[in-house]
Amino acid sequence: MMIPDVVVAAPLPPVTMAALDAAFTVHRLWEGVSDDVLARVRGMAASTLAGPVGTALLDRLPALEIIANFGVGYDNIDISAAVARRLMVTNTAGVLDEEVADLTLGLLLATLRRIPAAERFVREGRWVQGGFPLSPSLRGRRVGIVGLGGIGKAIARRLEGFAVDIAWHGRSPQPDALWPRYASVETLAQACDVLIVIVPGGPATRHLIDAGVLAALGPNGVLINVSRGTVVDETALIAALQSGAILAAGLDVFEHEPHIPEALLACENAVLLPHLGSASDITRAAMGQLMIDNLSAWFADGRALSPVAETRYA
Ligand code: NAP
Ligand code: 8YV
Repeated sequence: MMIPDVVVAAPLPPVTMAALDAAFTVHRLWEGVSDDVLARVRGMAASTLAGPVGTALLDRLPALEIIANFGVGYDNIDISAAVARRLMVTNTAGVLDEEVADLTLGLLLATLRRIPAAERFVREGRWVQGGFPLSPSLRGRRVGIVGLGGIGKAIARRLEGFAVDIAWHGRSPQPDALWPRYASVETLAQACDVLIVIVPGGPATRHLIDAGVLAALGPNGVLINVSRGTVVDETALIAALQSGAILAAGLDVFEHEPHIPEALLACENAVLLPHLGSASDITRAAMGQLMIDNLSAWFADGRALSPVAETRYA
């Protein structure tokens, strides 16, 4: 059997690159690939670590059949353009839920208990001059989850162990969900004093968290965003952090990664992480393996293991 040609959009972990090299004829886009070579490429390993996969790139790939994304969120891919070409698109749903949920709880506690600032306090030798100021607490809070999908549920399960009230918002009711659902983000924000955002990115959720939602969350409110930077109006968030319209924010994602506005960097009431949700060795390896398994299954018998909703063709 001919070994399929696969183009990789951006460098992936070494274990994943080695497995790709072992299974396919791999072309590294960042090293420059001629149009003659791209013309025979049947698969793409995409990721948010590279630029967007849009029509300009797809037009150079006339033989492309499948885009396997290294990540569950696929807002890096122009999904309408992919569907128009009847491409299969897969993601890494499921294998990162627990890892991202772990990070989210860490970020929540770091934000409320001011763990990064406290650590700096110790290293800078300031403890000898007196104790670190008392912090806000998770105790007695009601936590709202925006997006009760695979990761949202893993977050909710962890929050149960932290003995806090939980509520959520999503567009559709989920009869099996144990926690009360609010019909809008605004009403959820009004009813809670922590909002954890874990919806997909893209045009449908752009600035879902705006000045109005932040005002509803209120001056004791804490925003945690582990979804995509585009979901939060970053300008409105900075204004809310500066004015005290909300208490604090914990952010793993930003509108223009890796660039973060100076004004946000200056906010002492924000904890900022460099998109770490799934970034452990074990979970990134599992994501890479599922991405490769999707490519292999597709080339072997024309079926994918984890197709995204839009490309589950009848
Ligand atoms: P998922 O299982 O597809 O869940 C997404 C949830 O969001 C669904 O329950 C969906 O329910 C809800 N939703 C979609 N659009 C919504 C809207 N406009 N308003 C309210 N709820 C909405 O996805 P997942 O695996 O949990 O991942 C969610 C996202 O997290 C990914 O797409 C990615 O952007 C982000 N993520 C970030 C990291 C990181 O490193 N920080 C890692 C992994 C994932 P309804 O359709 O019923 O509304
Ligand atoms: C990764 C993510 O940072 O899965 C996602 O949607 O945001 C993260 O797991 C990303 O996919 C790496 O490409």
